[in-house]
Amino acid sequence: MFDSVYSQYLRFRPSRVYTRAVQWAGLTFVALIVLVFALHRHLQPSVATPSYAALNDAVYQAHNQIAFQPLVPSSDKDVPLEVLRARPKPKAALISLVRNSEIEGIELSMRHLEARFNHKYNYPWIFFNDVPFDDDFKARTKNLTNAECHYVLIPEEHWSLPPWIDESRFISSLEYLGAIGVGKGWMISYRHMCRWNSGFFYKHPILDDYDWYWRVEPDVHFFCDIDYDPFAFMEENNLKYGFNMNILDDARSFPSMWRQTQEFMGDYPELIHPDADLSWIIDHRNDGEYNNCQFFSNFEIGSLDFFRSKTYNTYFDYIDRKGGFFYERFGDAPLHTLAIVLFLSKKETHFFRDIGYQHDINRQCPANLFDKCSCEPTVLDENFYKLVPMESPQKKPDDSCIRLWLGGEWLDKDEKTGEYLKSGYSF
Ligand SMILES: Nc1nc2c(ncn2[C@@H]2O[C@H](COP(=O)(O)OP(=O)(O)OP(=O)(O)O)[C@@H](O)[C@H]2O)c(=O)[nH]1
Ligand SMILES: [Mg+2]
Repeated sequence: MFDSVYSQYLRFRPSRVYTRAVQWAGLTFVALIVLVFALHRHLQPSVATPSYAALNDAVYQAHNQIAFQPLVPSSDKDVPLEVLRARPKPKAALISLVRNSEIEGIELSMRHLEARFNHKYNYPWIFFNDVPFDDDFKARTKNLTNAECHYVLIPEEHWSLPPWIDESRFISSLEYLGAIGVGKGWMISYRHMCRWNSGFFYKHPILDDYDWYWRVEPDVHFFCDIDYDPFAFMEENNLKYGFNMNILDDARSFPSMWRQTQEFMGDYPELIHPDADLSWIIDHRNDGEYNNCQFFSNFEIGSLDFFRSKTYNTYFDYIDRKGGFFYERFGDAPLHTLAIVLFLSKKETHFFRDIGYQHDINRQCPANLFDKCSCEPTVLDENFYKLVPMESPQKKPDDSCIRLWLGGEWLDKDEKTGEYLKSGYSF
């Protein structure tokens, strides 16, 4: 019997039509497998923002076609001082984390900000420190303002190693980042400073009665008269965060932050603002990676309610638990930036181009305010990658961070020279 079946099989001669049909069926099957595989990859839940991760040139251009138009504040210059002071004011404070040893630096910052702005508005100064302020510090700072001054000791639980941190891994990170030359990579207090600025400043009860803060560091300069109240301007225009430089920093200090943030987006998609615009922080030519652009957070005017929100704190706790403030050297600048991009509409963010400012080697000076400023106007791209050390291998975006944020005509270049059409001297 076997013989007969076998010999029948040997006698089988398929027709050409049959062979073709089998070939097509095979090809269709392979194509289906490839398609299913590709779709599976595309729909991976770990990529929480598929439309951004896969940004192609066309989508990217479309996102950046419309230039963002920052609001223009109206001037209080001619309003008499007594009228100005009688106005109801936002509940706001100037806040500064500072060491006793930085008294001269904070005196400089206070002199600048009082002269350019606060002598008219008298917003209180609140100084924070991880050790008690000494009498000399208190006397000298009080001497520079008519406003109230408060001196706050940071609670130990806001400035210490959390119990879930593996100390030996932390020490290895200090040694490693120090050895490869990441700025202050070896410094324990710097890690606490970044973590405090990320997740604790707004938790101190002294700020419970306030809605707004303006962060002021020692040794900064304010070059221009500020003829309006930025707090009132933010309140009236429903703004939540104001910045004044948007730059790159050494990305070797926060290599995991973006991956962790993507995981967060996957776990909490409902917390992402429906109008969140990630296009300007996504490197569309680098597989949807974060381009490391960040608001330079030593200058910030912000809504405390935003930082106190459940959304922000869910994000902060998520990141904090993974230990990147200690195992890497996460900065508050990229963390604030990612939070602002994810949880706010861009319309709630303001570029204070009119506030001439300098922090160390970074400076920005507006162009059209000659009668109000004592600085040389700077182009928009001035501070783009000044802080990125030569040895950092990070890719830099084709356009400067502030241009990416502004979008539209700010990205247009002359076809022949490759120069930007708008230098920013008119802005
Ligand atoms: N009280 C207190 N303040 C600190 C401590 N570390 C940092 N700060 C404050 O935070 C500010 C920013 O810290 P810096 O170390 O200067 O950080 P940076 O300005 O990003 O870095 P540099 O460019 O190296 O100056 C300092 O000027 C201090 O005012 C600290 O241990 N205690
Ligand atoms: Mg500094």
